[in-house]
Amino acid sequence: MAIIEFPKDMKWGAATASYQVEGGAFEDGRGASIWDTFSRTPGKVLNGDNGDVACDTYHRYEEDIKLMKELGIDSYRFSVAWPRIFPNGRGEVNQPGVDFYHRFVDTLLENGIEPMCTLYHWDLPQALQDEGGWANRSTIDAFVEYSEFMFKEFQGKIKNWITLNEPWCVSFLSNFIGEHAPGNKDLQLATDISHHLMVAHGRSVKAFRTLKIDGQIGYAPNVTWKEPFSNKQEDIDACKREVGWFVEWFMDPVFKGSYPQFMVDWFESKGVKMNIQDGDLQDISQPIDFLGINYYTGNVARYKENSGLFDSEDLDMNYERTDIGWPIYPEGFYKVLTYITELYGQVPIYITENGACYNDEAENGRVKDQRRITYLQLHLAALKRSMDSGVNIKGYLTWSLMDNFEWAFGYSMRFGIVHVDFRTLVRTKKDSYYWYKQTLENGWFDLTY
Ligand code: GCO
Repeated sequence: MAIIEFPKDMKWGAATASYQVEGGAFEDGRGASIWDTFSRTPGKVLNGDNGDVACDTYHRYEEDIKLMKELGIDSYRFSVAWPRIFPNGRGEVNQPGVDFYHRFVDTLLENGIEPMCTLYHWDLPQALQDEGGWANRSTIDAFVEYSEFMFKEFQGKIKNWITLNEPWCVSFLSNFIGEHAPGNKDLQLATDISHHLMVAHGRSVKAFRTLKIDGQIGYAPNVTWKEPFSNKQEDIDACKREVGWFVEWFMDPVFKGSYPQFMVDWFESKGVKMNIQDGDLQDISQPIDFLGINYYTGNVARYKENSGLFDSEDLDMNYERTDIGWPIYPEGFYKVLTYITELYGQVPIYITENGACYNDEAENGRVKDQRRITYLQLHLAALKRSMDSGVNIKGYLTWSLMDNFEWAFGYSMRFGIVHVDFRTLVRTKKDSYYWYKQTLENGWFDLTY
């Protein structure tokens, strides 16, 4: 027996994002987003999949909320499609889009589920991209206008707000690596965007305070962990840069009001110039109420000259991998959480995403996804280790409630604890759904069972 037990006041939940589940892409006045454009660009998304229909949550949200209710979660994390609210990114409000989120949030509340709302989970209005998107500082103003509108419109109903989901993905993955919309490959551009995103975050928090909205606000960076292969200084330094790209780069400005010098130096050695305006760092470093953390994977890495952006290479340590190919590394979850706490103190943390891709199919109304259960057990055990070591964890929201549009992988990669048949849109609870439900009910699980 190895009982892993959580505090009674821990919040449990599940997460999704608008473009990945909603569908209804052209309904009720929704404007186009960069993901509509990207998914229609040949070669960008596997099998040419797109989010036109996705899980059809736009029409089936009552069924989805029933699933949540039966699951017993306290909290549901979803995102709002900016182009449903402002089809052109700013200016005129699209009332039918606003009405949809009222119906949705009201139904959550009627079922005793707390909404946790992400304002930006990647579906930037295409109209803003046409003006340069996040590279153009006017998008910062548009984001503040959109977030102010949302705060005022939903105050009293939504108490938990997340400004940005995974700014690393929005900047570097989307504009340097080029895997996500809009698909650029330019380090200077990506670095500028990373900064603009953080300014947008800070100004949105500032607006939240000025408007005196009742509730709490934070953001949700994704993190990883790289464990040095040896104790050689060059291995340690290489891993520090890799981790710093996710942690210090996106957290120092918020918690310390400055960029990490070791990273600035490194970027400058790659020819990148920091474009910071007066007042930006003050805006970014607004106090937040909680930090959202998304964690999936980590690895062992070591120094390798001229390898990648940071002179480092991952080692294939033969760890088991999930079906998307990511090494299973729960140790890294514990390490990165304790590292963040060492750097920034005991800031309240919600795990806003953690979960696994396994593509088990439904057979006779059942999905046997024992591997997902094991993944969740190992990561929850690592989480508990971190809590016992002083990390201030307030809640855990698994990714994802249901299989959905997995960005560049289309519908080929499944992260849900509920299976979705994308031809019939039938939902089937997986074994992991029942395991999670039982764990939430008990507040503990047996790691060896
Ligand atoms: C994310 C993403 C999710 C992904 C998940 C699995 O925030 O990266 O928010 O949208 O589906 O991470 O890759």
